[in-house]
Amino acid sequence: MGRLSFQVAGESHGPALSLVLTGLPAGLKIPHERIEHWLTLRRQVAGRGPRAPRESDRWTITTGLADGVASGDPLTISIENLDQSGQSVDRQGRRADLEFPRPGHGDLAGALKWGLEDATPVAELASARITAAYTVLGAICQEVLAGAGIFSLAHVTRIGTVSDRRRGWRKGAHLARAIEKLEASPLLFLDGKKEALARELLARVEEAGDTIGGAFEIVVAPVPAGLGMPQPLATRLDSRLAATVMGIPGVRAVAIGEAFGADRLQGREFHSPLHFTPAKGYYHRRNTAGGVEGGMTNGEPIVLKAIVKPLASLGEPLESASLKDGRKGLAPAVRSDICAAAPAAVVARGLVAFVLADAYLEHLGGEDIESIRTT
Ligand code: EPS
Repeated sequence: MGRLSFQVAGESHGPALSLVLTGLPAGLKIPHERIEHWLTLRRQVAGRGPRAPRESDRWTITTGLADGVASGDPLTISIENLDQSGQSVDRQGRRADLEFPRPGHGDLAGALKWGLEDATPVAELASARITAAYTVLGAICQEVLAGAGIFSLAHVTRIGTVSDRRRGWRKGAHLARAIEKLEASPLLFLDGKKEALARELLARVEEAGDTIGGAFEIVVAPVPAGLGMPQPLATRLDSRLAATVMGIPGVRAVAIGEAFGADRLQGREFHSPLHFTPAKGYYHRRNTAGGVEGGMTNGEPIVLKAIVKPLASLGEPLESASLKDGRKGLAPAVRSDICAAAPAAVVARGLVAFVLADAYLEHLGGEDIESIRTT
């Protein structure tokens, strides 16, 4: 919106994904190992299908970087696909024909849009594979924030009926410790016992040829007050966060703060009184606003919550209708993930870092990292 912008391109089973990122300040260090760390997190969290752990996510930066430091030119990154067959496969490893769209997937909408009798080209574009590129973007943008002492975490709060421990995140207390704990957990849970239950549930769901929904939260702290604007609409920080996170495949609802459930509450229950002390500055006892009021950051941690739907590629598929002649048939059992909550949380953390790095750079101005740091 403001300073940073990016484009991604590439098919799920094409030669590679490409990311072009413009607007990075010259002089920003981009450590190779941080990009690797983020990609490994996304690939190895629980809930993934059989292909994901096999993908190497081998990446190369071809422009915009010299000796590990951004030059200020557009950064171009290519992430290779190991599977370059051009087509999804079913759970037995056979090429999947998409004459029968998977209900709930982009297959039908794309086939109607482009007049297709086989939805394969849509499946290649409406695929979670693209999120490997978003993850690299996030790793780089988090480096912009880290330079300003701003941290972020991704926490899975629910898989089906199993919910993880809730935290207040009012002042971003113990954020560094929580990040370490969450990154060591394959499901990004805080509570080990709950995580074991959730993993058992995932195994049962997979066994039944099904998928399952979940929820996650992204927390960012400490965040300077005043990022974003109340108007125009597209400059509001809440609009920017929600629109970006909503674009992750599988995400169907995004809330800032405690908005899920606020439809049942009255003002005195939902809002928290405002306090001030010279040491703490202004603060609410409970951060129900999630750090954003009037489209601007208020200085409290940003808390964004999202819900991912159960994925549409089922091992035991639903009934569908042919794109050729409308006859009845089963959708194909295309290989896919079981639950998108954990990988989507890693990706969302990255996209939130993009939105905040963008707003932060816009707020401070400056073309190179030194002038930004001394502002
Ligand atoms: C995906 C289905 C699976 C995932 C893939 C996204 O691919 P395949 O059908 O080839 O097994 O593994 O995700 C990745 C490879 C990745 O790196 O995220 C889908 O249906 O979107």
